[in-house]
Amino acid sequence: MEQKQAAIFNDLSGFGRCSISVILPILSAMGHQGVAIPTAVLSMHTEFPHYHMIDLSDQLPAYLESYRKEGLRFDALCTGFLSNPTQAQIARSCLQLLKEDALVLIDPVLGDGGRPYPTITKEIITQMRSLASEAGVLLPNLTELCLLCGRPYPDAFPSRDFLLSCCEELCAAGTRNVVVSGLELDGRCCSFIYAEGKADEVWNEKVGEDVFAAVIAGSLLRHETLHQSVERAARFVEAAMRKTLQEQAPHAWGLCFEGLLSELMPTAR
Ligand code: PXL
Repeated sequence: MEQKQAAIFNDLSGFGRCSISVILPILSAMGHQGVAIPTAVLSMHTEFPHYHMIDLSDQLPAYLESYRKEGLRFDALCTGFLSNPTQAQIARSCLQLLKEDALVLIDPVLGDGGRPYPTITKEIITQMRSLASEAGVLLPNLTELCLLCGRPYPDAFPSRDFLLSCCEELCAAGTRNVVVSGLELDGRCCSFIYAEGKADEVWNEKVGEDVFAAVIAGSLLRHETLHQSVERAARFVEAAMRKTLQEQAPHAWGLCFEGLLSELMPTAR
């Protein structure tokens, strides 16, 4: 199998299973090389009350310059959490490190449950909106979709027309494809896929966003279709959710995916 190199522009959180700590092992299991570009180092993610965060914005230009000098070219850029609004422009500069036709997967990490995460400011939302226009695949949850499109968070399951109009608005600004994840209805979970102007859905039991995004990236890099990639990610998240329930691990600790990585390996297909 042809091995791909994916740059991961995201935070490194020690505890709580998110971002680079999740995406790197999943991409490795799927046969790709993940190249970490840490936007911030945190003791744990920001949903824990006592997290400690070291913002790396000032370091990133020199970090990326060393890649440029080395002549590195990546097959994908996967972006996630921005600890500072200036990081959107820095993420944009990573596009120059990509091969032609590379995958640009943007997880606009902004919030959940109708509310922004504690470190997310209006300025980060504005900057994320502009970065989103570069996405080949944009992966918002419903909260992030509403924040990006400036819409109120719906009280009930969003209508197809609401989802379509948000996706159309994002695509009119430049985004190519959108997967809205984690739309919950009657204990089940829908991913709404808007690709090439057409809508499609994949249902599963529950979504775990960073794991979901990582499996989609790994599958797309194996040249699977967006629908196949979302389907694979949904099934993997379901398995990881079952394991997490067995372990009785608290929600904030993230999905217990480690023991399941062999299911993603190329030989397991
Ligand atoms: O999983 C999303 C995420 C990523 N990175 C950091 C976070 C969060 C969500 O809280 O705090 C640092």
